[in-house]
Amino acid sequence: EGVGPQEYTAIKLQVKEWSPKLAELVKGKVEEDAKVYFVPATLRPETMYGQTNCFVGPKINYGLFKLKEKEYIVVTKRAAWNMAFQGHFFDNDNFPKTQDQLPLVVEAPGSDFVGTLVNAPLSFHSEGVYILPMDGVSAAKGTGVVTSVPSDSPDDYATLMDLIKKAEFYGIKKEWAEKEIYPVIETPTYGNLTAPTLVKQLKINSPKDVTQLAQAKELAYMEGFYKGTMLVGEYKGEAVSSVKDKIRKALIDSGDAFPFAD
Ligand code: A2H
Repeated sequence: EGVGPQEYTAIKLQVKEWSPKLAELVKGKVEEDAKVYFVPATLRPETMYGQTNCFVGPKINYGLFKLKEKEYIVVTKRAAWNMAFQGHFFDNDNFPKTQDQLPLVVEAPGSDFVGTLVNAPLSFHSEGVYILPMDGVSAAKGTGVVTSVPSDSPDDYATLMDLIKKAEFYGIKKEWAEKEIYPVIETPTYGNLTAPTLVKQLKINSPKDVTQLAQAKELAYMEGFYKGTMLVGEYKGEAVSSVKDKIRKALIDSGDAFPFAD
């Protein structure tokens, strides 16, 4: 972090059903048969089996950008601009000269997208997962969209527990956040639910416990990568460190992801 560009995997979560607000905003602007994707950036593609929801910053502005014919993405303008430079977006004839030339179709704060149902690739929740709010999302990093894996990410787990506890305050339906958390990776020190175990051990009570969360994040990351074993999927039983890149490549080859640098 901080040294050179971060090499992320950008995952494509296809919209199945818009929140009421977005349904209104996209009407007449996006073809009925077009595909729209939320595009979170992740450093842990091997954990995608455990996706239970996807986070946006409620106060961050997002754009719905036309990627190609009948295909749109939801990311920050900053990320769309980066993607344009990385050739994911436009044919070179139409390359935008400024951010204002990006093919922006709809712009709205994250809070308007909350409650949208999306399809998360590899997730056990094949019925779909919901877009939920997370105050800790940074607009200045990645795509501004964060897919949530509470089994292996302490930030995601702490945020999700807070959303469930205070669903009314956050203006969400509790059941949007109450998806079952399945084990994805076995570790010698923290068992098969690394993030919940660490959150409990370090007595993290809310997403505001940033110091302990930073520590938990570091411990979870090191343990998962160097000592973790896959419990699910094609590479079940194999070491995370040796299959991470293979899972990433499979997601890219199937069209469910693309490389993204920031
Ligand atoms: B990771 P780095 Cl299972 N704001 O993906 C806040 N967090 C963001 C973000 C943003 N704009 N963009 C990406 N992220 C998160 C999975 C995961 C992640 C697991 C465990 C740890 C973990 C599922 N969430 O990250 O600061 C994304 O969450 C801990 C390092 O750019 C992304 O990977 O190094 C990670 O932070 C990128 O963090």
